[in-house]
Amino acid sequence: MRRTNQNIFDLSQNPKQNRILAAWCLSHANCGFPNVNPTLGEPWPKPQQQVWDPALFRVDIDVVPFNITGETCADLEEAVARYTNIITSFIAEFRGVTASRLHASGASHVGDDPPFLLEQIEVELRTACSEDQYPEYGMDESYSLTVNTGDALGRAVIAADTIWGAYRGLETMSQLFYYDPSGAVFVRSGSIVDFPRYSYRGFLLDTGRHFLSLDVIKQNLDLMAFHKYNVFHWHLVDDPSFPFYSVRFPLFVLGAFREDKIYSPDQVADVIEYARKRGIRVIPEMDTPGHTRSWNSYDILTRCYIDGEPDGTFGPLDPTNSSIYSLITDLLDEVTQRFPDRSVHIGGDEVSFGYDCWLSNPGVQTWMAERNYTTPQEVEAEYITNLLEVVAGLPEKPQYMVWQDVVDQGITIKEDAIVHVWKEPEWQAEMDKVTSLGHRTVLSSCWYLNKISYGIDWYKYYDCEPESFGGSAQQNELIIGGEACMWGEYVDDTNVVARSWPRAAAPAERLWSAKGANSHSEAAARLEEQR
Ligand code: CP6
Repeated sequence: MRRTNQNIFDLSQNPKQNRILAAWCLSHANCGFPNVNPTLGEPWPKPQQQVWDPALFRVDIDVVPFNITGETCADLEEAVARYTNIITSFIAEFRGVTASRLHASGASHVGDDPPFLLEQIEVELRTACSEDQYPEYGMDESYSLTVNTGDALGRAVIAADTIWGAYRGLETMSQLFYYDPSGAVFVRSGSIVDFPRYSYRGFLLDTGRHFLSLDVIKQNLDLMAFHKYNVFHWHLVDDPSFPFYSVRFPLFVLGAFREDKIYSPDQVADVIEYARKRGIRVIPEMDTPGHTRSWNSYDILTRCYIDGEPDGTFGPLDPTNSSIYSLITDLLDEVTQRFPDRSVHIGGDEVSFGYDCWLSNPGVQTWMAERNYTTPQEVEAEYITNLLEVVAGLPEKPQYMVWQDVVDQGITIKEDAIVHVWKEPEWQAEMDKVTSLGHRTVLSSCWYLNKISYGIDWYKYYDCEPESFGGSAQQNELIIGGEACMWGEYVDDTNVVARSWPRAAAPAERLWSAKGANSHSEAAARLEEQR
């Protein structure tokens, strides 16, 4: 008897299998809710093209038979070793667990083993790779994957032009392995051709609100790779803390929560390297002139006044202090040298929260009067305009990203600047505006992992369609992708991963898979397996 998804989990068909499922559920907190049974060996995010063959393969419990047949380098060998480990632990865990559960439940083996043994998984990289390669916007992440569709039995081939595509193909290959309730591990056969819909598929972690350990950041990078995310947007510092150790400005870490809650240069380099080996870019953010409360070690913030006296609190960067420009120049110079990515995020969001402070300060009042400024918007515009000049003059010639507020203020930015749309609920009008102005854009408004509610709240992430604002084809081309954000006000090491996943799987599929893969009810069973 051939096993298919239906006859394994259709409870109405076979009461004996009912017991098997119940036994299986013991280890799955989410089992039975939202009332779908997991698929078996369906990749997430859904590949662009896939054709399944009904034949299944057995795998030898001790051997994951990878074989590099094309170009190779240490990074590829490491990735193959990593996936060997992932697959081997999967097989070992479920062989043991299901066998003992089955024994306890009195169920017997269902059906026969498939006749074919998966004998070889070839990894065929078609162009040279090296440790000097760094992932970039527009990189080729395409791959093809066939499991025994050709002549020889028991052979899988992952083929890619670049190491980035090879990484994505290895990930998909690992997801074709599944176990069924009989306690056997199988691999599906078929043929996949795959590539991303969007080149920018980001995930934001905020280490300014709570410190996150390197272990947790790396665990999140692993999870990102499992879902084919390719940008880690590192919101390094914010009002509450400054954990980024700057070599040029070592006093900034006086703004860290504690002296051991700091990312040393080596640790930052370690994160970048860990991400690079998974085809993930790291884009650092230095958010100014707001969200800078922790930056005051260099005495650069505006003193807020009440009744003609400083009240002891601080607002945004002080626009009357001309040293802020040399400071930000040197800081961004260091950051763009230490982070190899071409892009740097320079923030610019929510300055309005500090407008009262600017207006309360007599020095700022005089400075504004000298320039005939009457509104804080003009102060912000002058700062950002000067900042953009600073960035344009940096030796690394970075390509910059800004939060949408900068455009909303009517500030002129470079045409190749990327505008990060984050506000709700009017994001569609904003996407229309930003792309009409000719800027590339990244969407986050739909994908706040920090916002939680009772019940199934991944549908709304899944259903969000970046093109739904109804722009022209030319406007749609300027949408380079999206970013799931986990702002850090209410998460730390203890809960950030559990709160981010599996919900972050939803935007991952929206950003990778074809536009037509848009039914959350179809996706539910696959998400259950991915979880
Ligand atoms: N921190 C910073 C935040 C947010 C932003 N900037 C933010 C707040 C609320 C929501 C989404 C984001 N926590 N520095 C805005 C980009 Cl819903």
